[in-house]
Amino acid sequence: MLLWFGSTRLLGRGRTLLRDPVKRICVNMSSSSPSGKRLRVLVDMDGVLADFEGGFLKKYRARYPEEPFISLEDRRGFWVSAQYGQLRTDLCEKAMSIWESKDFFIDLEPLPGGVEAVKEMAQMENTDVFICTSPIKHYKHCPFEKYAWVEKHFGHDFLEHVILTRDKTLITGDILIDDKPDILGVEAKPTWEHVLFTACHNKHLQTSASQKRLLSWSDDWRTVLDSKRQAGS
Ligand code: UMP
Ligand code: MG
Repeated sequence: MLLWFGSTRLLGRGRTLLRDPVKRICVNMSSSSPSGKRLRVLVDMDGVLADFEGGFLKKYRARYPEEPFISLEDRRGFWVSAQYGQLRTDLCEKAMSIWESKDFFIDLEPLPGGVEAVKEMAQMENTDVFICTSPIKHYKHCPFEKYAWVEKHFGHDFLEHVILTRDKTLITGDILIDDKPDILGVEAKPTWEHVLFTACHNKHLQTSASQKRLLSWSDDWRTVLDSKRQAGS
């Protein structure tokens, strides 16, 4: 179906913008399969696609070689700054200085298999994938570098699939793959089901029987998507 618009905005996969002299947008109307809905998967970045914990420890130890540190084995609790603050009050700020520095986020190594998995998901039929990530409030480098990281590892076009938000409960989706155990915000009942991605800080947590876990990207993420797809059809 061909629709005519005065606007030049281009939004999303499967939509083609033919530029001047005539601004035509061919809208892909097949947004759902004959059998059912499309599946929308939200994938977190830090601790799921990008190795935040490993990158932090490496740079912290390099900058503060004389200070005590917490090995990844001993990490407990989502907030790195809180655990360092418990170790010694002033270490909370020293920890924060690491991820507030230039090049911290862009230098993060990809976690094994994550980029490949998301690329594969994005190619799946009836599947929409978004990287959904919370930037820090010290905004000088982080938001820019998060976009740059996605461009570096997924290519420029994938920037269409980036959502920066401090409140993931506002985002609608079917699944959110995230390493944070408690994802709270203004929406009491988010639309997504949280799949907890195992990380050094959450691996000891007892999760409820109903909460799904992905142990890593070698775990069966395809089945997690498929069972959600079945549940929704
Ligand atoms: N973060 C902190 N303090 C910490 C640990 C992480 O501010 O002690 C930040 C870094 C990331 C964000 O920008 O939290 C994690 O984002 P998500 O992975 O939840 O999207
Ligand atoms: Mg995370």
